Amino acid sequence: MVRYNFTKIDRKSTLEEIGKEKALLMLSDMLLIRHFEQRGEQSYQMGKVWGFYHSYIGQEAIQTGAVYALGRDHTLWATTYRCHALALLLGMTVEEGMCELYGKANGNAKGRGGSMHMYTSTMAGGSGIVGAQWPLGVGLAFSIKYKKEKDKVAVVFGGDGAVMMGTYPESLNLACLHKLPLIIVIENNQFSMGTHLERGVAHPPLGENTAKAFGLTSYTIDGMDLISSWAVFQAAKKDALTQEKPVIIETVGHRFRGHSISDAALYRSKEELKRVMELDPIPIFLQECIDKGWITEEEYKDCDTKKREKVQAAMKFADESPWPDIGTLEEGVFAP
Ligand SMILES: Cc1ncc(C[n+]2csc(CCOP(=O)(O)OP(=O)(O)O)c2C)c(N)n1
Ligand SMILES: [Mg+2]
Repeated sequence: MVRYNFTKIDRKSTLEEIGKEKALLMLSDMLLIRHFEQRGEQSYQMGKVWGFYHSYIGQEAIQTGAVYALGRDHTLWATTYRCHALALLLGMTVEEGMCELYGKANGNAKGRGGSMHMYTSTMAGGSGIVGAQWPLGVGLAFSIKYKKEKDKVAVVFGGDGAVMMGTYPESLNLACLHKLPLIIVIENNQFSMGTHLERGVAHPPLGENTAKAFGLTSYTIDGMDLISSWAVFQAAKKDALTQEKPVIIETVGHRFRGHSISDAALYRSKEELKRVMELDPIPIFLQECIDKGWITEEEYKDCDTKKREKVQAAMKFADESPWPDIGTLEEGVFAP
């Protein structure tokens, strides 16, 4: 068993700091992501979506906390193929997202990218290549430094498996050499496809040990806890700016689905799955909000219904949207 040294968070005062308004927005965004993923999967089963589909269900607290802690516009972002949630949090509409899954012309990437390639004005993707996002994050942070943009950082998310790629130490080295304002997030969901971290990683914990090697500050948090996520992203931004070097955050959590939609996840027992699903970040954070008197069960149910209906309407919109025009095939291509 890997021993993680979790960063101590004062959850009570952090929740106070977050406040009612932000807390309810975060809850409602996590619900939207959950419904989007569930309906995306349903669309896939209906034969409306093809190719790869990697669900973010179970991991919602991480990127939701990050985006709300850092602000969605004054930050640059990059992530993996598990990219629907981040794009939604950064302003992609549900319709654009659903159309992209369906490969329709109204999609976020005009229907050409599909599930793994979603973007916003501050998000450089969505990428299907494991480990490709680390150097992209370095480039984003370099652009911030080069343009002398104040109070701004780049954030790059990658999986526990992606830390095993050569691009990870290479990127850390470059980011340190150039003193870049970069937050490196290792989303440790225990598995790289069907390989458990303990079979694929020689020297965990990943965040703590790789930070030590490069002399960096690191944080380790429960990836199912929105409050911890919000708190460490705030702290990491301050560190990156004041220390003028990258900071590493490792989030330790779980995905509730298989690696992708075609993975039946037979490597995880039903009992184990049941245990991790009890750590669902949405009901946990809901309870915190109920305890504060910020929302009632009825109000939550109403919000849940609204999000479901919004996503269902987007499915209909995507289904009825046109296919991309073959005549536009060479548009947006660097080397036609
Ligand atoms: C360079 C490269 N090698 C292999 C793959 C196949 N592959 C896709 S996802 C994945 C596992 C990645 O696991 P992790 O980094 O932990 O991310 P997670 O899917 O758990 O979020 C692999 C091996 C790939 N897409 N790119
Ligand atoms: Mg993983």
